[in-house]
Amino acid sequence: YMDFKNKYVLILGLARSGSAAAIKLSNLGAHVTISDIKPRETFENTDVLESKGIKLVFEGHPLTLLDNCDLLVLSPGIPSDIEIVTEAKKRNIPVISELELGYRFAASPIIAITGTNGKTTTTTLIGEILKNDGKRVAVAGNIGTPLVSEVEKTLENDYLVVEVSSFQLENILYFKPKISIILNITEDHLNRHKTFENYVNIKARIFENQTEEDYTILNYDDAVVRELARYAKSDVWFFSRKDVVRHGACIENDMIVIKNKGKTYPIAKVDEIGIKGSHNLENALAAACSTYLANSKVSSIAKTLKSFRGIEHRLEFVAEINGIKFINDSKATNPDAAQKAIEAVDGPIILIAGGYDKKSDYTDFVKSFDGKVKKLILIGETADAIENAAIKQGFLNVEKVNSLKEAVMCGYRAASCEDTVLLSPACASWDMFANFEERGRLFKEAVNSLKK
Ligand code: UMA
Repeated sequence: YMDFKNKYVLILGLARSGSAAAIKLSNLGAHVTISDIKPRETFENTDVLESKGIKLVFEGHPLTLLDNCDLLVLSPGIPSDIEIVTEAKKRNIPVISELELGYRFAASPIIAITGTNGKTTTTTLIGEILKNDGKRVAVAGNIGTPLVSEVEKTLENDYLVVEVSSFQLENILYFKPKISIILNITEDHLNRHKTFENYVNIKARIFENQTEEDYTILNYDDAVVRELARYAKSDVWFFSRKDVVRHGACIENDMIVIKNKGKTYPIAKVDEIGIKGSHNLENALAAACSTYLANSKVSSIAKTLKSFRGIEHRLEFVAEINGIKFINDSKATNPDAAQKAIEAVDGPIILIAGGYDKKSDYTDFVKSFDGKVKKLILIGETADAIENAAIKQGFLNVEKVNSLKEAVMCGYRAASCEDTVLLSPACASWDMFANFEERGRLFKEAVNSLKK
């Protein structure tokens, strides 16, 4: 389970997760090989890895790598149905995700957060509350830093706050958080998980190893998530912004409250919360509930909910130029996230969208424009698909451009005073950018260059 000395481990994917897993395992005396489909020139850290005796194999995953292999570790970006993975399973070689590997070294309790949207905001907020409550915390996972490279930073009485994605949960074995949270589930990643049902089942794996001493926090307002309570063996708590719950976090008289054993603990007024919009209220409720269960003081929860202003690339205000506001929501990598952004931003909106094709359906996304979006500017692989969905709904003010910079120029030209130019792509960034962070940074650069 944890003895890796002299074991032969194959890791797929040589990016953040793969490199971190390799270093960890090699330090423990394992014989490590990393295989990546990209060529050697793509990578900058090959020297460091090879100096540690880690073998690197580029431009494919030859099946011979499985000969004598004791364990296969997958980076999140590796689909579970590629040939080498199915072959490993056939040969009864254990296949685990980097998340599972990291979990095995965790000394402190884990608060794990999943959901289609809001994960990063909630994860960050929980980390901040715990810190303001005087606890030592490490924040890791899908948020950007692999768990396996952060686990050593906390001890028994601290907390590991981990954002987990469906890609990481897909190959867990014993992963067992003390507190698990499912924020919401809407369609995403269907190119990889095939059906919505499959995607939901993978998300629910976050609590599959939990027992009655552990907590599961579910969104009562999301019917799909609420129903999952039936399958949890843990102590289930709910959060809701619409109903009063028995155990959990909800709203009473415009106040966020915690309900426990018939008692009500007031936290903070809804309009005092630093992050805005109904989706953020859900994130705040989930954060309040989980930190309450992690024994944080109500005063620390309240103070942080009031001061926390959100994260980069998520509804981030960039600039106001000649009365036109620019907002960076590059983190909206699926239609639902972009819909929430449209809801949260004051209109009229000039929307920049489009990107990597995950085979999402854009009908509801376009319907959510609802008179608020006055022009749609499209970039990337999905430009045609989104344009078609828009035209079908009778939304005709659409323009396709070739670059993000051009999109910003085009948005600026089309905007009048008091309009907002919003980048909320509804798609991942991988067709044109390294990641959503790069897309967001380039957007901000393009906006700021308009000032000159
Ligand atoms: N690769 C192969 N074979 C394949 C496919 C890919 O070798 O068949 C290689 C690629 O060439 C590349 C490497 O695998 O070199 C990429 O691995 P990766 O995508 O897992 O990259 P990491 O840097 O390890 O990032 C991962 C997460 N990425 C994904 O889930 C796609 C990061 O989440 C996470 O922050 C990081 O681990 C640390 O835990 C990003 C993400 O986009 C933010 N997540 C998705 C989302 O939020 O929607 C799930």
